[in-house]
Amino acid sequence: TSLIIATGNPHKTEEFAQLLNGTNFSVESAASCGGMPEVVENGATFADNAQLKAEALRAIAPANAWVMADDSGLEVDALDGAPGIYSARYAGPSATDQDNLEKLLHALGDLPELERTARFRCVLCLMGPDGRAQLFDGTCAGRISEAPSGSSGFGYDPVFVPDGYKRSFAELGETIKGELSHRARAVETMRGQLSS
Ligand code: ITT
Repeated sequence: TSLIIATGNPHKTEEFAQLLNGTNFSVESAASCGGMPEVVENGATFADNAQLKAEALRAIAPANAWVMADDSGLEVDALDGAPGIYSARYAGPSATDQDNLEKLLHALGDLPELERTARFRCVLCLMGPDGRAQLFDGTCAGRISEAPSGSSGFGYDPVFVPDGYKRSFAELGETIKGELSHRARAVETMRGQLSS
């Protein structure tokens, strides 16, 4: 079954291709439909925004295709859960990953390690040809390091150290990230529920 990923972020599409390798789904990018349409992500939750993105691509995808959207972000305890659903535009509407990460490090200042706890959250919205939406979520707990390190992945990966490790996702690389990330766990949940 072809599964089109409703995202404008090529890193997400790559991660899904890795995570769904060996399943019945063959991952395609939104480019196969002419590109991901602009979506105003004005939902109140990750789930709402994931659904908005899935619907937008569903509207232009081939009638028999499955589509899946991912809305994700980073919740930092010392910042009362920010940047949360605003993670992609934390430092402003046209912020780069680098801008966002610098703003985050600045906001945390010299807080000690124990107070730098955070989690990545991912909500997937899977939509079949009938337009019915199914939601799956996954989280990954960790902490925010004091300085960026590593070059793998995207977004906040250079400053996120998953629980049980001493290095950032960007240093640990795609294999380890693919075993424990919020996205990996959401995909696990989806696979479990689809096969039951
Ligand atoms: P689409 O909406 O087109 O899918 P996006 O990158 O804007 O692409 P989101 O709106 O879901 O996606 O924003 C998620 C942001 O959260 C993303 O820009 C990253 O900064 C961060 N994020 C999510 N998952 C991440 C991961 O696995 N590693 C690092 N940062 C991540």
